Amino acid sequence: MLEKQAVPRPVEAEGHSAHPSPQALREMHLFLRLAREWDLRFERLVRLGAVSKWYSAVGNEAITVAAATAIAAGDALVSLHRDSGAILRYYVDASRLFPDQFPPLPGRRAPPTEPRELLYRLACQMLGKADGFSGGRERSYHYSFFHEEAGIIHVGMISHLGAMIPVAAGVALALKQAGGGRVALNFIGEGGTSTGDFHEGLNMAAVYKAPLVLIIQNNGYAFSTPSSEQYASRTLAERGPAYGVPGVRVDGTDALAVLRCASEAVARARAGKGPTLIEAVVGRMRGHSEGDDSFLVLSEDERRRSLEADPVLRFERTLLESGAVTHPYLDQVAKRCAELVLATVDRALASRDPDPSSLPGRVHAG
Ligand SMILES: Cc1ncc(C[n+]2csc(CCOP(=O)(O)OP(=O)(O)O)c2C)c(N)n1
Repeated sequence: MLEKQAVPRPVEAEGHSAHPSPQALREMHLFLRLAREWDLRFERLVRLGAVSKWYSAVGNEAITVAAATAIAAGDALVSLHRDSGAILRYYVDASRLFPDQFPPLPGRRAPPTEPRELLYRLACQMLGKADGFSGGRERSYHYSFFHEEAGIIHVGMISHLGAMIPVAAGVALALKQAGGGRVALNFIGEGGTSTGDFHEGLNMAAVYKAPLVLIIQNNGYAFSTPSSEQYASRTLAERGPAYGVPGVRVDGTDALAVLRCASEAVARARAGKGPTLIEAVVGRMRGHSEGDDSFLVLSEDERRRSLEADPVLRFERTLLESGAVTHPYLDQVAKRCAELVLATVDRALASRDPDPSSLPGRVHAG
């Protein structure tokens, strides 16, 4: 899979630049909106009883979408439970999704895959349907998807906690050995940083100068445990230098700031300088999972502040103020994204269930 030069070297292009053009900004906004609509739809399905569990990524979009904007087809994504924004950004080429609105960005290497079909398969995956990436063996983000031609190397989660970090370090090391300047992007919650795997994985990546960009999404609570009861260091970014890795702290509601940090970390990794640890700080706009009461652990004031700091609305305000977009434009994008998600998820809901007898590993009775 990761053979030498199997995928050409990702280029630094307009879509990945730390100083994006107005069109690159509009693309980033498209994915912020798409990610928001995606999660809102599945939150609703939980309430309707059509989905049993959902870890909403509402509030984390500026981190995941912006970080995935910094990588290109051919790089690897190692995701956890709150990274829908990164997956959507990584899988989907905006110019194929809405060609009337998004002409191809000069030099951007986006996956040459049919976006609607991929979104459909992703929705099937979320619902445990036969057309999901794991064929219905698992539902939700517990899956991997490799599409070499499209430059998609997506290693999905095996755990919510630190277990993915050594895996991501290994993927990064494999990319380094394969040559071609590719990088691995991995996310973790701040709760996952308190597990041994975090330390082992980051240390290994540092020693081997593996091209790993590790982003901690610090929302202040691990499930319902506040950070004050979980770690004693002032920040998590400061753990990086202890391993010989730069540690950067960034406002996780500011998509442009995250894009800048992530782009620098990607450039560093491509240049053979090894991993970077980024701590992106956000408020919590939802509980740990929909339907549990962990959101109520936050004080009323904290809940209000987190909701007011909505990263999607923040980015929209930035775009409006810069004159890059108008209100009708934002309304139109929101409508298109909502319609696309609704149609995609409805199609997935109506699709076939897996046939348990065809799944490998089934237990034969008698
Ligand atoms: C080994 C193990 N212990 C406990 C859990 C239950 N669990 C799932 S996520 C989580 C906390 C994760 O915290 P964080 O990384 O901050 O993510 P967030 O709560 O923000 O989603 C826990 C304790 C688990 N999945 N695996």
